[in-house]
Amino acid sequence: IESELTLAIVKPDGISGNYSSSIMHIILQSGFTIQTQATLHLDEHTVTTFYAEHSTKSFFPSLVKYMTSGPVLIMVLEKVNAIADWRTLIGPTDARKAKITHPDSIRAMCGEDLERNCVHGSDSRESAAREISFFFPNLLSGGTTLKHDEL
Ligand code: YYY
Ligand code: MG
Repeated sequence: IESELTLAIVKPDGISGNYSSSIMHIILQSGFTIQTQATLHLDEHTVTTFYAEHSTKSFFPSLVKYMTSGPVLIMVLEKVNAIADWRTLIGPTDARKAKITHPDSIRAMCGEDLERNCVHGSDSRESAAREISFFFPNLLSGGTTLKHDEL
């Protein structure tokens, strides 16, 4: 059984609410290792590219505003079944519902509603690969190709 990588983000409300260390504690207690981490204040272009699949949705402008409102903590997590297990740990997208149906989830702990849900998790192997190489281009094999004029 091979271990898997997934991308986790503590969103601006998680950082400003001081949830980073509790979340990292839960991550380690749950058997993940944190391969890499970075604290970044994302700009509009970065969030728009990262969430490109949602760019036509009505909530998109508000999502971009929220995700650029303060720094985020981006982590690559490693574990057997990391992608599905991290999604289970964070709980449903709507933090308001999570508080009722998944009270032990991370989104129930620190999220507020459907938009301000405190954390991100990749939803599939394809998303995980895309999202990890988006923020950490040198981490995955094949992501280290130098462009001609960088040689
Ligand atoms: O993967 P997950 O984060 O659980 O939800 P997505 O459906 O991929 O949506 C991404 C992001 O967009 C979500 O975390 C909050 C926000 N959002 C929103 O503000 N309003 C919605 N109706 C759906 C999603
Ligand atoms: Mg998603």
